[in-house]
Amino acid sequence: MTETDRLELTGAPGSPYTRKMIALLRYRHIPYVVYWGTGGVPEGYPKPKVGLLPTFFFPDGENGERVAVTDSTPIIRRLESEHDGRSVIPTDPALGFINDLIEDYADEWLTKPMFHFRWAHKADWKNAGPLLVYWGRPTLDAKQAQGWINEFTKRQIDRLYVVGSNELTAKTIEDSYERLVGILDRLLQRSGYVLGARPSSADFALFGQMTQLAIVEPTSAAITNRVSQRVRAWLDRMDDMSGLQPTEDDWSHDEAAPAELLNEIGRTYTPVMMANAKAVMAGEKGFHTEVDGAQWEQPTFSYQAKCVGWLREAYAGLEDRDRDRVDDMLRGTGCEALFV
Ligand SMILES: N[C@@H](CCC(=O)N[C@@H](CS)C(=O)NCC(=O)O)C(=O)O
Repeated sequence: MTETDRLELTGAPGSPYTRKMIALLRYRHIPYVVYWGTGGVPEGYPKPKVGLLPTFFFPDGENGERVAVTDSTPIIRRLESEHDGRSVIPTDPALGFINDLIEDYADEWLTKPMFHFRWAHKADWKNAGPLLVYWGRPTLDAKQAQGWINEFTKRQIDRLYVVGSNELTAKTIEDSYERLVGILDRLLQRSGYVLGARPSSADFALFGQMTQLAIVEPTSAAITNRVSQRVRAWLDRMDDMSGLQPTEDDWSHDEAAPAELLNEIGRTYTPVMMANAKAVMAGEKGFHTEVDGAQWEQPTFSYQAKCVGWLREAYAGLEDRDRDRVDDMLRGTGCEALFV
């Protein structure tokens, strides 16, 4: 096998979406090379339209030129069609839809606790600043590194408001993370993964965010360990699931199993995603809503309005029989409000 037979990507150890994808590639037995940090990308490689981590370089341009592609969720679906076996998308369309919803919650809500815990408390940003710099540039001398650390830390703290982390929302965000750890504890105990005895893309999305929340950030790592050492241990296994031999029967047959997690998604993600989508449609710069009885405010985020659109398309695309089963699973969780 030559380097060019491997899927190439750039990312960072501190990027949840990079960790989501590398763990997924390992589980799926897809050979890859990762260039740590955009500084590690070979000369002449293309840049994506929006500079996000991870960026994949697919060899499918004219004359086999590399094309820079971002956004983990559609990349996962593309890899499903290009590589057989060890699928991360449940075969049952109703369960597949529930997987899409949980994956989007992990990608779009859990990024709020992730970014909040990393930059809101001094013990956490003091820890994260140097790690982020040395992850990309391991040979910097300490004095040079300090300049980068100060600059990067300030820039990220100044961007906390972008994900909706502020004085009004801090408690809501932190409580939601603590509840999630407890919910995952009970869910994983059933059969090892979120939707059965084999990992789905939703597991990898949760894993990606939690490689940071549960391991890197001291405050949220302490919460995780206090609430569930099972969840903390699960993350170490998820990083390399190459040895699992999944079977079709390993997908969940218990439609009630994810109910508690769906309730959580209905409580936080759903009102914020809906209020954001509405504000984006109205061309507004920010929005207010209520989450779990508390005030929520943040700037609008047009990508997240698109996420709602994609989920609604997936819902509309279900056969009636499967949509009825999805409706049964969502009823009373709060998530159903997204699809009326
Ligand atoms: N929807 C994208 C999100 C990727 C993303 O937001 N990546 C973050 C790092 S984890 C990023 O590159 N942010 C830009 C920045 O930090 O400047 C995906 O699923 O891959």
